[in-house]
Amino acid sequence: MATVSLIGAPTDVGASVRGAGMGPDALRVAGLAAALQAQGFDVIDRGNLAGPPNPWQQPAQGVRHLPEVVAWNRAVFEAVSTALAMNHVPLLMGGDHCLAIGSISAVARQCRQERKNLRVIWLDAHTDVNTETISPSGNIHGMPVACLLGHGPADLVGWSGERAAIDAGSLDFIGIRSVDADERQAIKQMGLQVFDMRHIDEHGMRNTMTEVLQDVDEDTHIHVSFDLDCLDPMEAPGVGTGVRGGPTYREMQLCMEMIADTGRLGSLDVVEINPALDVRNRTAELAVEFIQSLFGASTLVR
Ligand code: B3U
Ligand code: MN
Ligand code: MN
Repeated sequence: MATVSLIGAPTDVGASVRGAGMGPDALRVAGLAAALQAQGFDVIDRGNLAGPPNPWQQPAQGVRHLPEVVAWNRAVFEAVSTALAMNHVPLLMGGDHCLAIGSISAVARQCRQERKNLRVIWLDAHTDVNTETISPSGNIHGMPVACLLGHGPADLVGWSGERAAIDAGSLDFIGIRSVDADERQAIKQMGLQVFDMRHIDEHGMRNTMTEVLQDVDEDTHIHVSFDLDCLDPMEAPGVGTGVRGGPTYREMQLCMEMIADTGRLGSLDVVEINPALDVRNRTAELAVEFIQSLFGASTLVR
């Protein structure tokens, strides 16, 4: 069985509201390590990374807190690289979604070295493909996809060793229902594949995931970037930017189980849990249930 490295990044420097910095401890309190151990995995909790406090400033040149976001992502990049080099499955506990820049850049670099095909599955209500020129807010948690595709602030681009850590064809969005006007243009220009909520309504989660996973083979490394606001806020109230109309609990379970069935999950981000807005740690507990499914727990007796 694989070893899972839990990496805490307790920050909300990229977010629009405070609180996601408490996410790592919320996941610990919800029993994440014990849940994975019960499934037979070795789990090492690496503790929390260190980084600068949130200065809570207005945007400068279209972005908020760029130096702080760079510092946190540098720490994440190093920690994820270290875990991958040991052949562990890194599980990044955010923190807000800006941290996916460091996490996925590290994964992309490792995949290139090992000649693996990286597939990124982005579970989110938002596409996070804003740049400093089009973002309505300047919050970098709305920009990680753009940065990973080689756009966005120069300080956050090129970390994997190539300008673009991933190409548009290796990224799939699931659960999307909030896209800014200029982001829509960017999605078209970059040729991104978006399985929005309408697609899931019309085709169902099963067909959607069959389509997403169709070309996964034994040389594929799947990275899941799981923003908890992907879920409907009725299920997951502990998020900073909840949007009505997300996948149900059952639909999300099926999504996780179908990814697990490929046997190709190699790394994971769990981000945007905001305990300050949560109800009795429900969102972190929910996240733990979904993570269990993603790592192969199933109620079915096969
Ligand atoms: N698209 C908006 C809102 C947003 C993106 N990601 C989150 N919220 N969590 C923005 O500010 O970029
Ligand atoms: Mn996000
Ligand atoms: Mn989101």
